[in-house]
Amino acid sequence: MDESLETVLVAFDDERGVGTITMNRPDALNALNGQLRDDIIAGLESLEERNANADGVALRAVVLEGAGEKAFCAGADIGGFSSESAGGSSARSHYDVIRDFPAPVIAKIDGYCLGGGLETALACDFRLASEDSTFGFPEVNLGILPGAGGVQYVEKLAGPSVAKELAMFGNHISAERAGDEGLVNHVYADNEFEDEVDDFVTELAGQAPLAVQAIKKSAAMAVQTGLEEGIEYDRQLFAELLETEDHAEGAAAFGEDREPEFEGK
Ligand code: CO8
Repeated sequence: MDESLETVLVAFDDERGVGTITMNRPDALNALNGQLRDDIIAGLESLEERNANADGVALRAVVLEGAGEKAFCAGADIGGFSSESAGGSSARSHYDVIRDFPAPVIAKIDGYCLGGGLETALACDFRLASEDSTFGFPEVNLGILPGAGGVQYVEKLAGPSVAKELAMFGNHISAERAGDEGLVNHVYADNEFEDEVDDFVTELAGQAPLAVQAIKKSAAMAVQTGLEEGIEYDRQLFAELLETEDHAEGAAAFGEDREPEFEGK
């Protein structure tokens, strides 16, 4: 399935169960206007529909990337920024839809990742960056702060000093520093970037999908709640996973010394 929305390209690789959403406003460095926010949501929803008619889990992972040579996303569209269209017309933000999406979402970052673009990447489950990428919160230069929780999320990943440095100075940092600070999972050399991302996504998509979905929920719960409540939540998820065919398959494969084949059942 390859589909084209106004500002987003959607593709699905049946063999691996991997969807790709390409933010497609390269002339504006994929800046987020209302249409792009809505199209990211629509693209994710159309990928999720793959699961509705599947026997098990069809969609194992989603890659979110930016079109063109220069940017993942240069933040909110400054032209339409203060207008009501900047937020898109959907009831939920694309940040929330990514965070709540059942399959893991991987931000594939090759170039500028700024402002709302960095917040979009922070909403994803993983951030993989090429070595020439740059990161920053330029909002302070416009007299505002990252409006979608950017400071909060950077603070959780990299601590308050880094969060405040990024947001108060508005400067860009290199991919190497973003990696050192824990803001991105991996930084790859430019000539290895495509292959490395592909390997990462293929391996993730081959993991037991119901377990992966449960781990995503558990990690989200850890951000929102105390340890005791979080551990109780994990116990429930664990009990549910013990009943799955995937768990039986994983245990059988271990006993038979072979690779498991998980179907998400
Ligand atoms: N919005 C609209 N257009 C943009 C944006 C943007 N954010 N960024 C770049 N562009 C456009 C440029 O205007 C230019 O267009 P044109 O060719 O028609 O002149 C084109 O993209 C290429 O840009 P440059 O020529 O500037 O390319 P450079 O390589 O020289 O510079 C930079 C690239 C450094 C990325 C530079 O373009 C820049 O600083 N861009 C602005 C970055 C920025 O300030 N982003 C907005 C941050 S604010 C934000 O994201 C708020 C989020 C709050 C979310 C709240 C949700 C509720």
